[in-house]
Amino acid sequence: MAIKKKKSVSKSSSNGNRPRTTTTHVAADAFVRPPKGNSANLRTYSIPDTRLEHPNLSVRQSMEKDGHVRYEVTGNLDAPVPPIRDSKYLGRQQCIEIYRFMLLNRKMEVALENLYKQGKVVGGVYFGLGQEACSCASAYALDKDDWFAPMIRNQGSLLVRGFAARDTMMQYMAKADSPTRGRDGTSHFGDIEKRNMVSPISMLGDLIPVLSGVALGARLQSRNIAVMTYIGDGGQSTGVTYEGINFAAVQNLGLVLFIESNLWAYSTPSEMQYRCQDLAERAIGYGIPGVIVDGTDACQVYDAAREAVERAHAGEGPTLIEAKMMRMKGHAIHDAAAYVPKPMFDFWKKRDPIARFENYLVKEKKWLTAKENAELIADVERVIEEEREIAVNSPMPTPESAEGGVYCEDGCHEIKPKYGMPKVKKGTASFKQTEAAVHLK
Ligand SMILES: Cc1ncc(C[n+]2csc(CCOP(=O)(O)OP(=O)(O)O)c2C)c(N)n1
Ligand SMILES: [Mg+2]
Repeated sequence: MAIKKKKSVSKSSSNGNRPRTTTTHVAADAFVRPPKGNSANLRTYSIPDTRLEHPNLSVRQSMEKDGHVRYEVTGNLDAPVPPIRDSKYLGRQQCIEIYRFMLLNRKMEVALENLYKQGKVVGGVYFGLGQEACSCASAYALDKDDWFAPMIRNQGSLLVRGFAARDTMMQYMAKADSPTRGRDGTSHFGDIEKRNMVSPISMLGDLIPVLSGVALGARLQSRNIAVMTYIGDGGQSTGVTYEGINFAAVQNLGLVLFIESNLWAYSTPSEMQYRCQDLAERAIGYGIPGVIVDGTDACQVYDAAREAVERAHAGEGPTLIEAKMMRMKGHAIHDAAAYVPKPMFDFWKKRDPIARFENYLVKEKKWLTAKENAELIADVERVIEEEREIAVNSPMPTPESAEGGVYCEDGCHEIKPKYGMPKVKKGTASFKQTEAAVHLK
């Protein structure tokens, strides 16, 4: 992976009308800073791009007569589906393991959708449909001592790092046995003791400086670790993203940042989010290696992640990996994504990461027979059903339990929970409600 002088500029980009540069794959250790003080020369750069296809779809906004905004997609919607690229590192067993995690990821999310429809989920549900390769193969590249922080679409990363599907299910149902004991209805949980996982932070971009800080902490203990996190094509626009990456860059910290370039940020298409060709180019400005991968190809995701993890372990600093794919559902369960042009879904459905990986393992590599594959799928379904059953049968937390786990329970602090009357103005409706509630007690 590297930034290197490039030669040609041509074609259109995967994300719209931005021109795309053709690139050559460059090894990680080939990263070189461009020479300084050579202002007479025109400096050009390239970004390695391991994709086997460069979709040329473009989304355009148009205004209907009734004033409604619509999006239209143009480009080669019938382009042939690319094959999976052979991994430089993964063997048969590892590929099958990643494939199994991807299946678990998807089937867990189908179960979550059903739980939501049954009224058992207390808030919303977020999905990583179409992004399973990115979540699972990236986390698979981490070593035990490395750290990670997923975002809402990376529920597959949790499975790879040792969480059970029931943990995520119980969390959404706010059950007593959930990782936060029913205190949060979505994904705000971590595990800093066993799994080196920082809890997702909803403020987009904020995980980047936090993870950089984790790497700095390890550095102060004289260890070089990899710290992996994710940010969307929308979230990367935030100021804190810049600050976090820049800090990791100047401190040479082992940040492995995945930009999940899934073409939408809620209802904003990537064409209206940024103007550069590809987001991996931002790496040039930070002075760090950047690479583009097909986020629907588990082998490409793994290889880029593994190389970045190895750079981190060697103390060579951060890497930015742009994973190109498509968010195949709405932002969350409440969003039907009616604003997404249907042909765009059809195009990316043909690039389904699981179907293609299955085809690769069964038909191309012949690493799984049809029978073994059917057994593996049946086993994943059985596991998810068992996990769902356990999650549903977990009790709701008792009201008193809200008091625990908030303050230190080791006896070293004398901080007692203190309950009192909410401060409300006399005579207002909320004052009356409060009075009535107190009276009822
Ligand atoms: C700083 C900040 N601004 C706005 C939001 C609200 N918000 C949550 S998710 C989201 C869209 C994110 O899109 P993207 O980063 O592309 O991720 P994706 O949902 O596509 O995975 C927005 C605007 C937020 N959580 N934090
Ligand atoms: Mg997005």
